[in-house]
Amino acid sequence: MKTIYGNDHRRHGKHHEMSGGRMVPAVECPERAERVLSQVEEAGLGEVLPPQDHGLEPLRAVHSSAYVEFLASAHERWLAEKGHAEAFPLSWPVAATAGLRASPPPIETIQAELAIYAFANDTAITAGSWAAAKQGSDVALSALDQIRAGEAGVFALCRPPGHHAGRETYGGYCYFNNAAIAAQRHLDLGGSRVAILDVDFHHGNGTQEIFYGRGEVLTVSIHGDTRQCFPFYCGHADEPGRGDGQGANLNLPLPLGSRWSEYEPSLRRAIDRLVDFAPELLILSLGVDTFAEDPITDFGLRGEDYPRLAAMLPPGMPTLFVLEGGYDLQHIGSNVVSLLSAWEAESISAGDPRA
Ligand code: Q9C
Ligand code: ZN
Repeated sequence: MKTIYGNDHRRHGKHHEMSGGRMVPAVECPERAERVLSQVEEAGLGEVLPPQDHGLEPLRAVHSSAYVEFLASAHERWLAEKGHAEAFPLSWPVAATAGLRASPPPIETIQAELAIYAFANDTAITAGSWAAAKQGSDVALSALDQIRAGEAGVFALCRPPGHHAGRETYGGYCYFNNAAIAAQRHLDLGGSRVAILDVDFHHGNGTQEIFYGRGEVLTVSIHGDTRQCFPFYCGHADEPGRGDGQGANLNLPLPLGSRWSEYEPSLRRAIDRLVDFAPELLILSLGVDTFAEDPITDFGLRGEDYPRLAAMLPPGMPTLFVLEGGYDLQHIGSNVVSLLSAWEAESISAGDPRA
């Protein structure tokens, strides 16, 4: 299986996050992608190719132009205003403040503008966030190009992750929604049906939001119950999609502590839905923060469960694997690569001519 990888993610380097009321070193760090890359190489998964620049148009097909412009200049403006490295929002326009008036006066400071686009306070904008996020989306788009050229499965080694980013919101360590951008690109190039299966521990709120009213993209997410887990305010079982998208969103929340024995029936349901939908393309939002030893989550999957997950994916369906979360640096590489290798082995034994 080919992997797409670029070095610009390193520019979104060591920084901090707000976690449990403290500023701590960010768990979403360059070493994550480096560990995955070295495991890809060590396991001999296949060729590693650089991404191609796809410009801004595919980003603007998913995110608003105002949001894209904001991210492009936010750090420079923050530096000019504050003089230090990591931009965070301070206060949000909730009903008790901005809600008292019909329309607020125009925003004049980057400090205030950050809260227009941030949905969470865990995610810094650093000097390299834009470059990293832009290339992350190019990684997903370049992987899509490979699939459209006939590859059965391709791995987009994206960093930063993307599934929490909405049409005009960042947070949960995500800026551009790499999986959604690839899905939309496929449609814009003439595709008609895409399914996104999100197996990251966290609900893929951004992906859900982007396609919530759309019937041509099925979104399915298996995640820690958002009554207890980030991002909290959506991701519940009773969110079916709306309008044309009615029935095209499926949330499968699981209790904290879930292991493979609890996980497997939900995965079965997810895959049955995918197969019914019969997409031309499956995008797997591949987070391995479901791992028992992940430092920020509470599921109990073990190393051997990732090949099991891969073996359950529908054979013969072109599949784009997009890296999302996973914060245990010791095991992130082996968990991701054992899943990809198992998928490739299955797809060869199922006789897919392209594998
Ligand atoms: N200590 C992804 O896995 N961060 N994002 C809040 C928790 C929320 C995770 C701080 C976790 C976001 C892509
Ligand atoms: Zn996650």
